[in-house]
Amino acid sequence: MPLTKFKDKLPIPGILKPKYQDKQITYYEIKMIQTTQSLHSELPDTLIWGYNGTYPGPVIEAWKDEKVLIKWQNELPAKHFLPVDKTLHGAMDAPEVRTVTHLHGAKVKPESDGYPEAWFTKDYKETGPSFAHQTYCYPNHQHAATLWYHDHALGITRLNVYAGLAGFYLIRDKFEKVLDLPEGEYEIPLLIQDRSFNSDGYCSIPVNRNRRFPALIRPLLPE
Ligand SMILES: [Cu+2]
Repeated sequence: MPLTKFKDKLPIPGILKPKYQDKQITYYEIKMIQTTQSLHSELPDTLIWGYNGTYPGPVIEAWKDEKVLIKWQNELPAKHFLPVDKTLHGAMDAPEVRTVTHLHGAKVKPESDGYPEAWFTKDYKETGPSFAHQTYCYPNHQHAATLWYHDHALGITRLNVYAGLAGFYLIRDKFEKVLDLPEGEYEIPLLIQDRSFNSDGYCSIPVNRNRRFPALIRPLLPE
């Protein structure tokens, strides 16, 4: 059943306030939480996984050269609400729900990059082979840009991002300011994501349970 287009107001994610800030660092804590959220007024609320319980996650706004530290925390259930394909590399012999956050386009050291094998489970009880730190460091030694952060766990990245683990990270600099671009309420971050829903409001994801040659299909998956 098609949903009515342009019915709801465009949701604009809020800017996250730091937990601590001084002249040297800006520190945030972000929790990954399972909750429900209205994604269209003609649907029942949708089960989501959100950074701080919202989809998209809160916006991180940083200045060039501002040292940002983020403690990424997993408070998700042990069971995924989307179907996990256990034949995929990384999803066999591993806890079902794993997370690790990658800031797409950021210049960071390897231990803060969010490598797919640096995953961790709830309360860091189990961690992947590349896991190094609970708190990541983003030096922001780069130009103004619209970046996004998203989950990157090996074998289930597509499911975790589809569940809602994605958000904006905006870097500002002096050069951007002199361009006199629209700002404040006139600057609208747009996230475009393809989604299907069941009539109960849940996200729908196609599963081929009869595939015979998973090895041939695997390279085509967007991981
Ligand atoms: Cu990315």
